[in-house]
Order: sequence, then C-alpha cells, then structure tokens
Amino acid sequence: MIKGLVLKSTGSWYEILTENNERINARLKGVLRLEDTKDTNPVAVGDKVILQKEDDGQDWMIAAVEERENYIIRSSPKHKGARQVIAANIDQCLLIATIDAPRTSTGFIDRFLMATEGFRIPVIIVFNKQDLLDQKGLKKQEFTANLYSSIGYKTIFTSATEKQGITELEALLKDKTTLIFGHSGVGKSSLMNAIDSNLQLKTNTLSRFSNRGMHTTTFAEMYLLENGDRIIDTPGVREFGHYNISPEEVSHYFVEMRERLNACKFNNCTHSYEPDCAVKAAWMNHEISDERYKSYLNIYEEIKAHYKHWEQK
Ligand SMILES: Nc1nc2c(ncn2[C@@H]2O[C@H](COP(=O)(O)OP(=O)(O)OP(=O)(O)O)[C@@H](O)[C@H]2O)c(=O)[nH]1
Ligand SMILES: [Mg+2]
Ligand SMILES: [Zn+2]
Repeated sequence: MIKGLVLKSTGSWYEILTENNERINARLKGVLRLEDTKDTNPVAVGDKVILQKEDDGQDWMIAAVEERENYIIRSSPKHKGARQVIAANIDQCLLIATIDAPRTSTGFIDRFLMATEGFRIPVIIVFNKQDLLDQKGLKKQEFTANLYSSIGYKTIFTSATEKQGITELEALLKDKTTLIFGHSGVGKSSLMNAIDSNLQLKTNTLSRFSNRGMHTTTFAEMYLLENGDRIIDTPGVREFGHYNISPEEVSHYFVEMRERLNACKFNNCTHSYEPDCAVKAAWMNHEISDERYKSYLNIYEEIKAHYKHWEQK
C-alpha cells in the first residue's frame, strides 16, 4: 500500500501522484463507491489517499481517503442534500471575478465566500479582464473591490491577456496549494497560463467571451508548477448554493456579521426584524455595507424558502 495525492477526478477514474512521485491512474474501490454519502463525488482533487493493487496485481485502486483538513463544497438546489466537493486540503482560493464579459455579481461572490468561511480558508478576489473596462467599468470595479477589501479580503487587479498584475499574483501563490474558482469565461485557465507558460491549458478560443453555456475546462485538476507551487484549475460554475446550511446559520459565514453576533439580544437573531440587533445597528451606522446586508437577507430568504419546500414534501 502506498499513499498518493489526487490530481484529477473524472468521476470514473482518478489521476494520482504517488509518494514515489509517479503519476498513475486509479479507480475507486467498490466499498468507497457504495458508501452512504450525500456527496456526489466521494474523492476530490487534493484528497490524500491510500492506494492498493487490484486483484490482478496490475492496476491501482483507491482503498481509503485520509481525513480532510478542509474542503470547498457546493450543493445542488435540485437534489436535497446532494453536495459536490470541488477540492480538498487547500491553503487558499483565488476567486476570479470580472465586471464585464461575463459579469460576476456580488451575490455570487458572497455565496462563494460562505463556502470558504466555514473553514476560514483565505480568499483573494482577483478582478481579471481589467483591459476591457472603460471609466465607468473601472469605477464599478473599484467600488466592488472596496466592498471586500474593507472586510478583510485581499483584492488584486489583473489582465491575463495584457499580463497585468501577474507578478503580484504569482508571488501570492508561493509555497501554497491554491484553488482557482469563478464563472466560466472569467479567465481562470488564461491566468494560469500567464503565470506558467509551460502549462498550456486549453482556453476559450473566442476572442471575447460570448456563449454563456461554454465550459472550456471540464474537470478540476491540480497542476504542479516548476517552482513547486500547486494550483487547481476548475470548470466555471454558474451558481453556487448552500442548502446544507440552516437559515439561522447564514450570518456565521459573513465575516463582518460573525464578529457581531454575540451582541444581538436574541441568540437566534435573524438580523431582519428583531429588536436590539447588533448586525442591523452596524448596517445603519454604515459599518456593514448595503450590498452585503442585502445579500445576506437574500441568501437567508432563499435558504429559508428551500427548507420550507422540503419540509412540506
Ligand atoms: N480581454 C481579456 N480577455 C481575457 C482575459 N483573460 C482571459 N480572457 C479571454 O477570456 C476567454 C475565456 O478565458 P478562459 O481562460 O478559457 O476562461 P476560464 O475561466 O478558464 O473558463 P472555463 O474553463 O470555461 O471555466 C478567452 O478567450 C481568453 O482569451 C483578460 O484579462 N482580458
Ligand atoms: Mg478554464
Ligand atoms: Zn441580529
């Protein structure tokens, strides 16, 4: 038996880097496949696994998955409780956001941040495709970046095509395992290519992102850069849901709310109609932005409606 690190998962087989530095393909042992789990994928990129030879003595299979330090999970609005583990054991995330082509909404950013806040995984918000912005777009970019830098998230500005901000981005990856995430077409693979030209990842060949349904990257995959840094490229997602979080818990995943929760009069405060609410008071004092407070209420209502819907079934 040897240990390995999952570099890629296609659902039916896994690409693994073994402790002997060999790249092998392995399948999942039957019992793991059948295990009672809500996850659509029991093994994800970044997982540390134990490998064993199949009965034929030839092929490898994954016999066990080591406990995860952390993971990014996304749940499906269609199937109650079905969850997809995007990656495990990561040091930080780059959330690639674009103001235009395609537009990344603050609601999408907030939902992604909820996925990382549970484990306190650091997130850097990267505003890519700067080169496409006019004065108005640049203003909007600055405003949006401010919403997040003011609550402690690092923000940087890049252009993969014009090679702007790439050195800064590269420095942030040093000695880390970084997950790169965002809508399809924001330039995730392009940024990785700009950082390391040896990668030559497939990118959308259209000069300007137009087709919303297009996904150029189809599976999450970890790449080992020459300098030892690791980056996980992921396929773009359209939506990000959290249906495993109860409505009352939502504010625990908003950093600027989390630190104020103890000051609310009621410990199950939903920060909407209750008296003596520290979150609402902070919002009224402009210490919490309109955008984030509104976003909180939207997500709270969405999750509440979802819970009701399933309770009635
Ligand atoms: N103008 C401009 N175009 C960019 C920039 N970064 C990427 N693009 C273009 O945007 C398109 C999409 O880039 P990709 O790197 O394939 O996007 P992706 O995020 O990997 O998309 P998926 O793999 O589908 O999730 C390509 O045509 C890139 O050339 C940028 O900074 N500026
Ligand atoms: Mg891609
Ligand atoms: Zn409150």
